This record gives sequence, structure tokens and C-alpha cells, in this order.
Amino acid sequence: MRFSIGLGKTDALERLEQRGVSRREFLKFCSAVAVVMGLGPGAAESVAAALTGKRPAVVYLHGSECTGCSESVMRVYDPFIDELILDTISLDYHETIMAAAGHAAEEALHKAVSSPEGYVCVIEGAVPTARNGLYGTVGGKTMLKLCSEIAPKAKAVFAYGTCAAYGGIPAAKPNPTGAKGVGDALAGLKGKEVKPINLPGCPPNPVNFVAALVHWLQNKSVPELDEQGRPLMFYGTPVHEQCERLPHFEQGEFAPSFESEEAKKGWCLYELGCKGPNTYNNCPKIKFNQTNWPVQAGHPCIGCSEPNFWDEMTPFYES
Ligand code: FSX
Ligand code: SF4
Ligand code: F3S
Repeated sequence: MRFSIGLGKTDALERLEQRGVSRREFLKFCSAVAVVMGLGPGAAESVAAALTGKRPAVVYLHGSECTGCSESVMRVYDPFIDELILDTISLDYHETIMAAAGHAAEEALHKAVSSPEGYVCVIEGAVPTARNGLYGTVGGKTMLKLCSEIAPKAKAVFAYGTCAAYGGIPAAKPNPTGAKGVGDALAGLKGKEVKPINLPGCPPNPVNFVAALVHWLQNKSVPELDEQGRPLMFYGTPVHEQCERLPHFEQGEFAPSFESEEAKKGWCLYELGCKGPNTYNNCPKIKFNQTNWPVQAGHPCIGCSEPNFWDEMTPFYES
């Protein structure tokens, strides 16, 4: 097998190798990203080139959330993806995992947003808007203010996770903090409006995040989005249509309970509350950690990548 990716030995690849990430592993990951982009594994080299080439700084902000989005990025797949994200993509400023604190963190943010290459902004978590954003502050500034200062000047804004895309759990009724997705939160501030690339899921799939970033790095343009602001290449097909239990659905074979033999045999979970027919995401195709996804593991899809799923898809265990 040929490991050269036509780039020579870039700094990024050297650093990955020093950290025990082989080119073979890196290219395997790039193949997965290429597949989810609909490019086929042969495009792994161009994905690798995008990830290791010159790129803008990445500023990663947090709103109201459980931090599962960052967890999804850090805990995936082979152990190397955290190296990949932290070192190759390089998060220049990330509020929860950066070593710097206090003034050093402020300095890192200032440096990232002043980068001559510009920066892209990734936001996870909803933005509290009630009482002028008072319900969520970082470093003495409200999340609303931070987002309004940083997101509009970014070259691209990625709303990573359902909370950042649509408000998510923090926006569940009665939503006392006025939590909103990034696009909606900034829509109310004149001159600060942004149209983020929404990458929902609770948690979202990090391969979709990396693939969206690669698409942007390669094309310097936003991928085609659906009316909910989601890239069609990841969210264009209902979960149901990609589900391995679909033949049972079509045969009218529905598992009567989670502990039933039928459930174990892979019968459809529709009567146990599965929302796969009304949910757009690529979980059956890309899976989590390249290992499994809710329905394969025996749990119905709860519609976690849909706006308002916390209010509209409940009760989760009833069809
Ligand atoms: Fe939301 Fe992210 Fe759900 Fe959690 O931080 S999308 S609550 S998995 O993690 O924002
Ligand atoms: Fe559709 Fe859910 Fe049944 Fe799969 S388990 S076929 S997603 S209803
Ligand atoms: Fe979410 Fe359904 Fe996928 S619950 S993780 S969209 S299977």
C-alpha cells in the first residue's frame, strides 16, 4: 500500500507520527470522511491534503449544553482522532479543553481571531438570550455577546450539535433562559446575523463535523443545505431509509418489547417509539465510533437531529 499523500512530510503529519498516529491510520480516517462526503474512499488523499494544508484558525465556543459534543469529538473511533482534531485541525481556542486559563486564554482567543488567515468559528451549545443573555457567561461576558462578537466575523460558522443548531435540550419548554440556536439567537441582533452550517445530533457525529470542515476547506463554500440549515450530504435521507431493520418494517414485523426475542432478532422498533421515519441523519451509514448506532444497539431513534425533538418527539417510547 502507498502511504504518500502527495504532500511531502508536512509538519502536521510529522506531529501525528510523533504522537503514534501512522499515515495508514490517518488515511483510514480520511477514507471514512471521504465516504460520508459521498466522494468514495479514493478521495482520501484530497481529504488528507485539506486537513494538513494551510488553514484558518479554529475558534470553538461553548453555550448551554452537556458538552457531549466535545466528548463526541474527543472519544471517537481509534484513539488518534483527538490527536487529529487537536493537532492537525488544531483548535486554537477551545473553552473546555484548552490548557490555558484566565488571561492566557483571552490572549489565545485574541490571537486566533486576529490570525491573518482568518478563522472559522465552531459553536456547541445553545445561546441563552433571556435577560440579555445573563444566564450564561464565560470570562465575564455573556455567551450571547461572545457569539455576536466572534461568529459574524468568521469565515464560516459551524453550529455543532442540536443545541447550537436549534436550541436543543436547554430550549425545552418552558425554556426559562430563552435558549436558542446560534442562527436564531443572532437573528435578533442587527448587523450580527449569521447563517451557520447546522450539524445537529445530540450528540452529533464528529465525522460529519470533520467532513463539513473538509468541504469548506476544499471549496471555500457552504455545502448545499436543507431548509433546516443542515448539509444535505449528511442529512438528506431519513434514518429509516438507511436502517438495517427496514426489511422487518416492510414485512410488518415489529418488536413487541425491548427484551423480546424479536427485538434481539433485529425486528423493527417502530412500535417501541422509533422516530427514524421522521428523522434526517446518516447514523446508520457512519455510525458512532465507527462501531454502532442507536437502532443497531436496540434503542429507537429519538429524533435527536430534528428541531424541537425534545418537545415534539416525546414521549420517546411511544409510536
Ligand atoms: Fe447539546 Fe452538545 Fe446534546 Fe449535549 O455540547 S447536542 S445536550 S449531546 O453535548 O450541545
Ligand atoms: Fe425505521 Fe426505526 Fe424500524 Fe429502523 S427501527 S426500520 S428506523 S422505524
Ligand atoms: Fe439521533 Fe436517531 Fe441518530 S436518535 S443519533 S438521529 S439514530
